[in-house]
Amino acid sequence: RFEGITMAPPDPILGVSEAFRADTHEMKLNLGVGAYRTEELQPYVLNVVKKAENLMLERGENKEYLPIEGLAAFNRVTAELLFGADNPVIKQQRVATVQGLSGTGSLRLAAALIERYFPGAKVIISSPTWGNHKNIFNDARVPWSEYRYYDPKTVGLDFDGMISDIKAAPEGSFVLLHGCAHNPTGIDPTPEQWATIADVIQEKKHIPFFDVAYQGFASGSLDEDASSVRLFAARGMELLVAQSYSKNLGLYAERIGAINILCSSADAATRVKSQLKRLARPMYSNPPVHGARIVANIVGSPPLFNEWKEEMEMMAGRIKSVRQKLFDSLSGKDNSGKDWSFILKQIGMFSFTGLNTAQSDNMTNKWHVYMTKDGRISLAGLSSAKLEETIGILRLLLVD
Ligand code: PLP
Ligand code: TYF
Repeated sequence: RFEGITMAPPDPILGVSEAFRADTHEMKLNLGVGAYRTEELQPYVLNVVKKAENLMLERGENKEYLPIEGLAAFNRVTAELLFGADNPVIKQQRVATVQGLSGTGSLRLAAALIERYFPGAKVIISSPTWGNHKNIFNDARVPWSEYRYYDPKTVGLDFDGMISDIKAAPEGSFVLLHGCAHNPTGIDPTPEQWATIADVIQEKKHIPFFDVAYQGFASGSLDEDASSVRLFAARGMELLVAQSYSKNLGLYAERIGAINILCSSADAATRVKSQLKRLARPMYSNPPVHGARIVANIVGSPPLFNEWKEEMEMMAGRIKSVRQKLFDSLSGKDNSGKDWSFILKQIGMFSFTGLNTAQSDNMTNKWHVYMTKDGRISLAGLSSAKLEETIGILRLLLVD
């Protein structure tokens, strides 16, 4: 009976890590998956996470089941971190927050809610976007289509295309937006552009659906990276936000995140939350506790919170300095006249290099530099020491 099952294709991002692990070349470099690395290219566990874990061990916390909606202390602080603790939407209890299985699981839960309560409604997603978005909506049987986002000619935002595609979507569509540090392009709208996007979404009675996977990690500031979401919330709009602590707290494997649904009343938020719980129960019953406690302890304690912010600035700072070095080195030694300024305009963990599939394949097959086929590289996978040799290869490919 299982004989009839065909081979599934590898994941375009996580499959790169599998291929990397299988490569025995000593100079191999993994610029595929977006996971922070130290200057020595080692995975990094934040000191503040170790401190929180020690505290948890000292307290002798138990492993009882969490409620379906997750750890109450986590749900409270995660919504406060996102909207700001003083935001009226928090005080008015208009946010339904449910702990999710990191960003992915939170997006999936929201997709299930859309499928059930907004039958036929479409989600529009940016072209390009993080590869898993399409899988998530396909699996939830939510129809989706793309809006224009990236303009290869300017290596920037196709703002006019974006606006006209959002306008053209059927009224009441869900508009998936990357809260900050767009993956894979690293190109974000300016504050003025965000305001126009909000205008059009309001006009068309669409529902904004934010994916926030890099709060604090993009700019180094938690507030700045949440400003897009807060701008929409301040207009009194209803919206959804999926959050992830994979990157900003380095809790990748703990699977900790949340889905927040901002409703127009506290009463609606209570009802929405009850439905999210109803959807979660047959899928996974209740979420894991460890990551939720780490986040609740860190955000809930001023000294640990400050330490987190320092470590996050350090991580964001290292990535920014790699970005600057990449730019300096490519533009300094290059007399082809090519404009490399796009590298500095992009933010977050990635650089969208403009390499095509054949060139990206060449990077991997010939040079053992692993990256996704869309030309994205994770800057976190570069160290100053390895930068020069990688740049040499990049230049070979990019300049002609
Ligand atoms: N959304 C985007 C845009 C991402 O880049 C990621 C990866 O960090 C995620 C969601 C979710 O990842 P995770 O499920 O590890 O939180
Ligand atoms: O885009 C990335 O590399 C990160 C990590 O299924 C990631 O967002 C990649 C694939 C995936 C989950 C996380």
